[in-house]
Amino acid sequence: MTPATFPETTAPVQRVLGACPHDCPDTCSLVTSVQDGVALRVQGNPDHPSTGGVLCAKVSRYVERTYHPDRVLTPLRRVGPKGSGRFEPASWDEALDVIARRLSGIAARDPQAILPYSYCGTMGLVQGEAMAQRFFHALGASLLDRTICASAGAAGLTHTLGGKVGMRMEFFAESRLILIWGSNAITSNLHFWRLAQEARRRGAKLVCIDPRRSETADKCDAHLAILPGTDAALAFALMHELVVHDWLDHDYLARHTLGWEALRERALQWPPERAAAVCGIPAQQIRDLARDYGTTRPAAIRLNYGMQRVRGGGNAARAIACLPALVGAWRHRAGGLLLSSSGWYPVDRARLQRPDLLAGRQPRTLNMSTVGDDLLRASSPAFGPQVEAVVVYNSNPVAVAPESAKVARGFAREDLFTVVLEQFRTDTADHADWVLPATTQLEHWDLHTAYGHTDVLLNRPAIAPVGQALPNTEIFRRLARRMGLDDPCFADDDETLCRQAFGDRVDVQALRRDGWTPLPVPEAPFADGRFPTASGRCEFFSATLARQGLDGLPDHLPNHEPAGSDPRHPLAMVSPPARNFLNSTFVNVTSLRAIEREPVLEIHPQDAAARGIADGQRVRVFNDRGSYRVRAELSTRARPGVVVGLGIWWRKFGLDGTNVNELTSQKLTDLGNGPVFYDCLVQVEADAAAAAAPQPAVPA
Ligand SMILES: Nc1nc2c(c(=O)[nH]1)N[C@H]1C(S)=C(S)[C@@H](COP(=O)(O)OP(=O)(O)OC[C@H]3O[C@@H](n4cnc5c(=O)[nH]c(N)nc54)[C@H](O)[C@@H]3O)O[C@H]1N2
Ligand SMILES: Nc1nc2c(c(=O)[nH]1)N[C@H]1C(S)=C(S)[C@@H](COP(=O)(O)OP(=O)(O)OC[C@H]3O[C@@H](n4cnc5c(=O)[nH]c(N)nc54)[C@H](O)[C@@H]3O)O[C@H]1N2
Ligand code: SF4
Ligand SMILES: [Mo]
Repeated sequence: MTPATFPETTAPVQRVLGACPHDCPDTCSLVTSVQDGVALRVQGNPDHPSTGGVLCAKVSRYVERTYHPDRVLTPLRRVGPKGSGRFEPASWDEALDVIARRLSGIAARDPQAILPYSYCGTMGLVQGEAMAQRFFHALGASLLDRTICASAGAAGLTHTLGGKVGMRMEFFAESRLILIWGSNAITSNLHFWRLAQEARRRGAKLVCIDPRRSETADKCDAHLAILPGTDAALAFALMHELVVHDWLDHDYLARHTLGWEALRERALQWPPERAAAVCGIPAQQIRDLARDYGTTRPAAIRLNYGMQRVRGGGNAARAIACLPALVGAWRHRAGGLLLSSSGWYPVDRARLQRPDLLAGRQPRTLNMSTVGDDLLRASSPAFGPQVEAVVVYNSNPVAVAPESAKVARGFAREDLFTVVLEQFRTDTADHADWVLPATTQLEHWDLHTAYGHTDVLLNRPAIAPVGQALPNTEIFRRLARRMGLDDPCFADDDETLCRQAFGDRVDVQALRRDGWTPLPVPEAPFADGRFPTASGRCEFFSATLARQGLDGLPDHLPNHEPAGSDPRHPLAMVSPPARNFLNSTFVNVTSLRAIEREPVLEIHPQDAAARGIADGQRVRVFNDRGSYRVRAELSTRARPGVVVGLGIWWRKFGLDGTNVNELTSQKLTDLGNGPVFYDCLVQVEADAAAAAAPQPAVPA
């Protein structure tokens, strides 16, 4: 230590290694500086290669979020009507006693009437689905199908490549051509974007495929602004061109793929003109891209989840995942495709989550993407018991689930018992009977996988819990004890859970020392085929899908609500994330909200002019599901015919206490039963009420 000028006030600054918990492919390694038990700042770990010492703007504000004056610091009991957000503080003993009594009473009748609802508020293996799943499995509660983000693309990838596996992120830096497909990397995959820029400096060409001219599209060499949900048509037209120009790797096709003849036939039905009409772009753009893809080595595709939030999302992911095999791109470590790398991790989920505690019971499974309908359903033989209790953790369904008017109505049911484990009073917490204060990443242990890179990261607590907050694990441990669940697994502490996640399948010494350790993933995993499919080949044709009575080949499936199909709602709407929020997290962090200011709808000047809408004017966006008032931003980021409602704002920050999910539907994707947030038709009109009333000041 260097001697300090005022030793009596200057305690040493400690650096604690952690991991970013957020639902982001980058899973950065964090360094928290702590003095006197207080976190001073959170920075990127310079020694972790993919983090490279850099964090996004959001997590750079993690200290502001952790000590936010609105943190929930004690258990809260509801004292106003549901949704009013009126609560009073209560003790932990009182809260847990009441909750244990209510849940025990319901479980005694039928535990399936209890629904756990969770997603990726934290991606940690420990604070996510470890102790929580043990608890719900021991009760026999309903199971939750966690579909809200990625299930269509995951299914598409798994039916083609065999799992959520692909290129190693770091080798994108050596690619000569990168297709950034359904991804706004600058917003949602910053550390990949750094690699793409490095590739570009070395002469690579970057092509963005996105209906919106995103910040990422601005910085690419070419941008194909296709209509939402038309990606498979584009992929087939690319295949068409690869076939007719013979830009094919015949040897790779013969040795490492399954179903080439059939796929070739289908591709030949998609000349560029046909796809151009479906995608709403010039055929020449497709020809140019096909030439680049067919003649540049190595070529890589960064596919991301933005393209699979539509009816045909699973099939589109399948079609795109076929492309690298056609040109033999997998032969090179800088060629191939990456959607998710999460399938590489040998996580011992059975040990963490203990499905054996179900002891032969087979509870029903409810889909988290249709929670709006399911909370409003009565008991029936097909559905089972009405949902009587919901326990929410790591998620904010009232804001993020589709068709949110119904979700809010479901959560407002007076006869529903709702417990929400939260750091803040979100829209969902506002509907709770009990809010239980949860720790943040700076306050608990966890272990992390990633879906961008392939390292394992350990998160150590940097500070003591703020207020009376407890880790999710501890809340479920205490509830289990009160409810008489006595399996020894409920005594495992968080460090034990960290050890159980991988057993000895990762380098524990390195994890403890460095905070991270890489998995031994091959540099070019499919250079010699060996895909983790049943056949060991890249499956253009999937026998598994065919056995289910589905098409064994990928196909283009038009949207549930295709652009141009409904004269009353002529505009397609997509609602991808705002850069300074992470889903609905950080929406309440003052410095970040100041950047995003207020919810907006981007609309092309041509579409605005046709409706007499001026820049900055209040508009009403509506369809048969609902109506949402918001400020219009005239912008060529939106292409004609497509509007963009950047999300995901808390409903209570919206003009009428609603957000963009007021308009989205609970329809599902072709594969994986996923939601279709970007398959949504709307109409937009100038807001008559706004014209009469003075505009309120924009929040600073
Ligand atoms: N800053 C920030 N980062 C995030 C998030 C966040 O909220 N904020 N969310 C995190 C989460 S949970 C996820 S899943 C990922 C999401 O990140 P991505 O996987 O990149 O997905 P999205 O952001 O949903 O959409 C990416 C782009 O796809 C475009 N898109 C919409 N429809 C289509 C389509 O039909 N076809 C094609 N080709 N493109 C389409 C959108 O306009 C958008 O620009 O990001 C993570 N990272
Ligand atoms: N219209 C539209 N809707 C969308 C999307 C879209 O692009 N457009 N994106 C969809 C996607 S991709 C996703 S992934 C979902 C995301 O939906 P969610 O997974 O619900 O994500 P968040 O909105 O970030 O809410 C996570 C909550 O978890 C809390 N949390 C964080 N850590 C902890 C913890 O340790 N303990 C507890 N108890 N709570 C914690 C945070 O405070 C936060 O309120 O939204 C989906 N909804
Ligand atoms: S949100 Fe993503 S980019 Fe930001 S710190 Fe976390 S992992 Fe890194
Ligand atoms: Mo997501």
